[in-house]
Formats: sequence, structure tokens, C-alpha cells
Amino acid sequence: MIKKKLINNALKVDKFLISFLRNQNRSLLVKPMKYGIISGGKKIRSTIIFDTGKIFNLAEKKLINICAAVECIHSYSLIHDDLPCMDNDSMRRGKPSTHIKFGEASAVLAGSSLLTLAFEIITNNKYLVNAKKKNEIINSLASCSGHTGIAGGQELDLQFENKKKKINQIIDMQKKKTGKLFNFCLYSVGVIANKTYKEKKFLSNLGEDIGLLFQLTDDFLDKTGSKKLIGKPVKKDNKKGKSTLLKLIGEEKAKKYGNNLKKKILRKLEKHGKKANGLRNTIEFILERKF
Ligand code: GRG
Repeated sequence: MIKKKLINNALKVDKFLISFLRNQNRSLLVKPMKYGIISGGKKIRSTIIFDTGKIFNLAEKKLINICAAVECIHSYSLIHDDLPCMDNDSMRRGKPSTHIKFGEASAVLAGSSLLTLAFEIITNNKYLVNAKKKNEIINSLASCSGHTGIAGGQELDLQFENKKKKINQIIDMQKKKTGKLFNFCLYSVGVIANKTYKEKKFLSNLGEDIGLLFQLTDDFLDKTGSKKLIGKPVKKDNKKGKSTLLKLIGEEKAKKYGNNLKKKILRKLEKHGKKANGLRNTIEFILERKF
């Protein structure tokens, strides 16, 4: 069931991105950009956006630009994450990383172009959302991606290598590196749905918890997962001396932590009743996933 949902949503977002790029002027970077974003990855952030949209009865055409923009930022972060100056990974999503296929310079430029494409997608005239909401969405996407979000989290991740860090420092780093984009996924749906400041704050925090849960499973997959299913080499965190919750507290406590976090997230969703069933299923998948 969940696999089918993920595939369907990924296809919708890929179709949108292909058509969006087709309507722009050609450039040499379209090929490495498409390589880094189309037909690859679970596009789980888009599924989270559609699931959250269901809670507020939002039409998919109000959400598809947000999905595409989020996937641009996500794929951009992965292209840059794989570079030799970052995590130096030569395989991603079962194929050579973008810099292996196209060279480092093109990978840096394709990644940066995906970043700016995200903002073109939100501000596009054909996206029928009012300017005030677009402004709020852009502001949130920028702050979730930059030094107070993904980029800042990545810097901490690199600085924490081979250092003994406290649990709260690791949680803070992972909430930035991975959680902030999930934060944006839920927050932006709240903006489209005209929610109050308090409700949007609630959605942001919920998103960040979902992101932390996602990262925890990612750390487990690196330790105990299958290279074939994940599409990239495993057991790299230990070699690189990465600071993770799993390493700090061990498998048993980390599993407990994950289960408690999942329960906390599901409790927060109770007030939305059956409308949140899609999001509930996705959250179950996030903890149990093998890819
Ligand atoms: C400012 C966006 C930006 C990037 C520059 C390189 C970098 C800073 C950040 C990297 C952040 C990073 C790699 C976080 C890890 C997040 C994570 C768990 C990725 C795996 O996500 P999946 O499983 O990937 O959703 P797929 O392949 O399915 O899309």
C-alpha cells in the first residue's frame, strides 16, 4: 500500500518537474539537474505534503508546486552531500552520484540551480496561490534550507565527526540537517490551509519530530541495512566517525527512543481523526522502512 502511494506521488512530482523544466530555456545544466532529481528517491517529503493536505481537504494542485520545490532542495542537498568535500559518496539511489557522472563543477552548479529552481517554482505565475502566502512559504523554505536549517545542520554534522557530543547537540544537529525540511513540508501546508500562527507552529514542530524519526531510521539503515535496497554503500557512519544518536546510546535505547518518538507524533495527530490516516501510515513506514 505505502509503496504504491510513494510511487504514485513520485510520478506526479516527476511529471510536474519535467514539464516545468521543458517550459524554461534550455541549458547545459538540465541534464545533471534531471539526473539528480527525476526518477530517483522515494520523494517521501512530497508524500508527507499530500498526506498533510488531506487533513485540511486541500486539492493537490495547491500542493504540487510545494512538493516539487521541496524535492529540488532535497536533491540539491544530496548532490552536494555526495561531493568529495562533504561526505564523498560515489553512489546514490543505486547509480553513480551526480559528480561521478558529470564532474564536480557541473554537480555543484546543477545542485545550486535546483536550489534556485525551487524558488522559481513557488513564485511561478501559474501557481494560483496569493502573493502573501507565497511570501510566507518562500521565507520559511529559505530559512529551513540555509544556515539556520539544512546547511547549518550539515556544518554541525561535519564538525561533530570524531567528537564526543551530548545527546541534545546531536538532536539539534539532526533536527536542522534533516528535520527542517520536514518542518517546512507541514508548515507550508498550514500556510495554504489558512491556519493560525499557533497551528502553524504546531505543524512545524510536528514536522521536525517526523524528520528526526526519519534520520534515526537512516542511521539504523547505515548500520544494519542492505546496500542493494538503500542504493548506496552502508556502514559509512562508523568509518567517518559520525555523531549519531544510535552511536551514542546504542541500538536498544535508540530503538526505544524511536518508538517513543513515533508514539508522541501519533498522539499529536489524534485531534485530526481519520483524516490523518494517510500521514499515520507514512509515519509507521518511516520507522519501519528498509530503504
Ligand atoms: C542548503 C539544501 C542545502 C544543502 C547543503 C550538503 C548539505 C548542505 C546538506 C546535506 C543534508 C543531508 C544529506 C541530510 C540527510 C537527509 C537524509 C536522511 C537524506 C536521505 O533522504 P531520503 O531517504 O533520500 O528521502 P531519497 O534518495 O529517497 O530521496
